[in-house]
Amino acid sequence: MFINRIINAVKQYLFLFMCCCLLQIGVKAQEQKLWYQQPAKDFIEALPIGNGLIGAMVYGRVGEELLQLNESTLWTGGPVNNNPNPQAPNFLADLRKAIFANNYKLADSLSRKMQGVYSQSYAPLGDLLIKQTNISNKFTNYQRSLNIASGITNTTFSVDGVTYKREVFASYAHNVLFIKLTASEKGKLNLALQTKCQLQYQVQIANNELLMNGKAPAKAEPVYVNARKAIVYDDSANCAGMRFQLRAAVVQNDGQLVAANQQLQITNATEVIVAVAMATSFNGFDKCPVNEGKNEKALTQAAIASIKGIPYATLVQQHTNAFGKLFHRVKLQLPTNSQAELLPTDERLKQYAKGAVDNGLEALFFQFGRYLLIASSRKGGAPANLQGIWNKDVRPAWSSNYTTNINVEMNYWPSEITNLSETNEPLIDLIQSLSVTGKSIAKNYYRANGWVVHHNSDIWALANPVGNLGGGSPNWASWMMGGGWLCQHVWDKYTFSGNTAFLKNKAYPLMKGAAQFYLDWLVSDGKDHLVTAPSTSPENHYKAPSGQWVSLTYGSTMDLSIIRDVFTNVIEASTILGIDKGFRDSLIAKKAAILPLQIGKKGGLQEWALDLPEAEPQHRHVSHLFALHPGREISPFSKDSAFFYAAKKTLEMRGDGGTGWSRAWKINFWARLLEGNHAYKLLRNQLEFTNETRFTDIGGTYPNLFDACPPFQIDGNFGATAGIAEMLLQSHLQQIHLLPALPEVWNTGSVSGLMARGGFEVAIQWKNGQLTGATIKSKKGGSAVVRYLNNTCKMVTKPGQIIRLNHLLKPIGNATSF
Ligand code: FUC
Repeated sequence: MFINRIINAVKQYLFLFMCCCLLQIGVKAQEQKLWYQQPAKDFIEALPIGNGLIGAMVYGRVGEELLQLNESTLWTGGPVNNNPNPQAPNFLADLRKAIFANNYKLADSLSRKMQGVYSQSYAPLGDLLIKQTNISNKFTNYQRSLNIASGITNTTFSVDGVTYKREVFASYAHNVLFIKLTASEKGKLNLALQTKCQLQYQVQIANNELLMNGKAPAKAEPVYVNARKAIVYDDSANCAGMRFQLRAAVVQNDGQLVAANQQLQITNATEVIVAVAMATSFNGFDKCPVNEGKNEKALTQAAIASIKGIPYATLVQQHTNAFGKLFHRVKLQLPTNSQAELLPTDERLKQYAKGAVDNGLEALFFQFGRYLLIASSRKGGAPANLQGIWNKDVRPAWSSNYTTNINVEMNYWPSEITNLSETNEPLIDLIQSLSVTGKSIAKNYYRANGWVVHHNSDIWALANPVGNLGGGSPNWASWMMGGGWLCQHVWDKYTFSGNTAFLKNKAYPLMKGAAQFYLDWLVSDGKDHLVTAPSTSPENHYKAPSGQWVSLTYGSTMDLSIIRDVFTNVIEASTILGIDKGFRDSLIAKKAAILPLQIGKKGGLQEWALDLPEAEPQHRHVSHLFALHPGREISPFSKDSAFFYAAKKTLEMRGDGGTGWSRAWKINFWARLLEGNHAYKLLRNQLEFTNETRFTDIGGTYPNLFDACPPFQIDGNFGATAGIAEMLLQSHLQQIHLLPALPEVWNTGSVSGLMARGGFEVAIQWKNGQLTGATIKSKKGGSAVVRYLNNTCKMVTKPGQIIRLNHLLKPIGNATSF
């Protein structure tokens, strides 16, 4: 009896133990998963997959599955004309005079005379439809999900006792998108594959493959421009309007295939695998996509040919290994709420908006940003645009272009700190192209040296001020800081890696070119300082004494902060490389003469050279805090820490709302202000559930966890991911700062794989709000100062050395080199 009781007790214990383990495993798996119990009604519910070059929004519909497809190089237009307004230089001197004379009206009209053409648009490639019209819409056991650790979507449902499954992923190795469909009963798969497109296109069947050949418009005006002909095609041999092709091939099928009537029809199958390749004739920013274009047909053919003979299981394995290699570098463990983790993602987000404590959702959102970057930006493709690579509209919001006055930079904030350096290579390539087009614009517009980029660009590396010769508002068009800001990414690719060959051959020439432009661009303010003129603080206005809303002025704080940042980085780079002493000395002298940061009468950092009242005190841009983030001029540890407190005051006055990206920026600002609880408040604001897709200034997060500007804009996803990383680790002030802004709610946790400048990979653990230990792996050797609260220690490392520190920053084990 007694023995039986003991056996039963042990059995019960083992059962409970196993349940706990299973629950644990379930919870762990769900942390990396977005999942839903119904098909997507629209784009903001669909799930994104991508390999950086091609991608799709997967809707998970039952009778008619929809995949909205994209190819990252499919843009309207062609190579730019770098002298779109030859009259432009004639107005600069008068414009400057008007600005210094406070003649607002004249300044506005002269500035408009200096505008060029608008950027082109990122275009949608088309839809792939999988029609399973024979199955009724009375489905049960429905679930669709996206596993962000593997980049695979799954859709499962049952109809009339048969379970249907679909799996979709985009492989980087082969540049092919795969769709696997299965039925639980033999021969139950009956489907037709069709394509649709909003551009000029033709569908054709050849060798049992479905081909869609198309042409992009020669021009697509931004959606906010009321043009008579907003979309223009050019059928001549001119260089605008690239070609593209989609090729869909059934690579495995145990039923019958009939390829005819512009569709692939399959009957009586149990398992079907479809491979989709997409390519364009884009061949570089300066190559005519019509006459000098790539052979898009050969490209799709080669992609499909590259998978011949490879078993599907191997293709999946190759994909998950390659994706996981990047994704698994960083792990974030925060306190979990096991109840919340049992909810579908949309429900979970709604509960969160009602105040649920769900740190697991925050960790998921952090990793989702990393997922999106891997899926939308890889070598060989274009950089992630305003929508990453996922766009369904021919005239998308803001042309889905590269907006340089915050958005494209924000896209890449997580790339170094969250250990995804490979993902920023397309951005570095675009900056290289911009240094070419921007050099012509600097010369043709301003008779200046170096290179310049204004606030919009595109795949053609457009660098001119946009506005269609007068139609644009100077509050965004008149901004010459794009090149300078982008150079920060080139510099940081060096600072995080310590790769001096990259610094010498790539980064330094680019940064020097941007600095050369600003050396020529700075003018005297008529008193003791150098300023910029014309100048704006994107995209804010100040109230002139007459009450008028004015954007143009001289010496906005952002302009001067960016220029100081460029000069500082070039000075440091030339010192490291031991070159260009004369040039460095001229930068040192000019930098000292630039109008410094100023504190206004309300106690915040001044936004403009004069202490002018903002027309919108809670404007979404917080440009005058560039020196706090992403810059490094403002520090709590320097003798100028008054600016640190002024920055805090500015942020309090700006408020905690704004568009999605504005909230994301504020997470980063509060992290840099070392205020974890306030940064966390902004993260909660970022994760505010919304399904608003009209243009407003109230951001949030959609059911598919995409950021809502609104409408959808991916920068907020990336900015929030970077912000969470900045709450846990900062390294911009020449020290590795552990847990600089840990909020109270993240009481206990750990993070590993984050990167600090100097080539250090950092893992941190904490308990009850206190550091318990850290492990720092030095990739290239060298010294660093590590900080936790007010405690610092210095370490000197050898390449590959791993240093373990305890809660007092004392080394554990045999690290002796302190
Ligand atoms: C800037 C912002 C807008 C939007 C657009 C793409 O102009 O002010 O909110 O994000 O970029």
